[in-house]
Amino acid sequence: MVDVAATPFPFKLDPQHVALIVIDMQRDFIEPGGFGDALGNDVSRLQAIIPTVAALIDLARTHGWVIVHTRESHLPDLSDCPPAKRLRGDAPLRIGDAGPMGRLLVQGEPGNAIIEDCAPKPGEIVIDKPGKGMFYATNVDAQLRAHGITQLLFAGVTTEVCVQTSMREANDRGYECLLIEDATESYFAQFKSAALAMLTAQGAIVGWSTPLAKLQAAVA
Ligand code: C5J
Repeated sequence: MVDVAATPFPFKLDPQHVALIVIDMQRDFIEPGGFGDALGNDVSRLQAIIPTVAALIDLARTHGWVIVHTRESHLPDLSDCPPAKRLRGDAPLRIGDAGPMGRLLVQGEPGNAIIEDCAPKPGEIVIDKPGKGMFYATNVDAQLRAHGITQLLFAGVTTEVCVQTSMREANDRGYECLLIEDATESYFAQFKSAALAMLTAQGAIVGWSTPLAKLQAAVA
């Protein structure tokens, strides 16, 4: 076990049973013309974390940790996208509509791809998830358990939506979760800080958080 300095108290990292989960580092959320942009968000806020997420992925590769990349995505016929999700709000473009990078949040479209700097390598797990949480309608739990994984490091976007939902789902399934603070971002600064506070409050009620540098120092 390796002690990682973290909030609200040190995280006991088990390097033999840990996986890195990189949530939705997709063009649809991070680049102009994607789903996040269509909802009226400033996507440049998310672009700022790309080097840190890439460095975290490098760290995981160096240590041979299991890496899972998720994509929020739907089948081309949208049979896995409930109308309650597709029709919510008044954005000019909705899930499945054609934008400059193809149909929004649809599998196989250019905009649905993971950005080049964080692209999965052969052998890494890629999960297409129709929901915000990574356990809903996916086989990720079975894949993690097949690898003997008991701890998850979280990164990606957006902190208070897909990252937080996935971390809560993981916590309920018995995984110990550490969120890498500077490898996650929100379109709203106040939502990121609120999510970090909620997740780590009450003695790590959902999990821990730490900056990448502290994880790097602990495993050096
Ligand atoms: C959102 C996500 N925000 N990946 N998706 O709709 O957080």
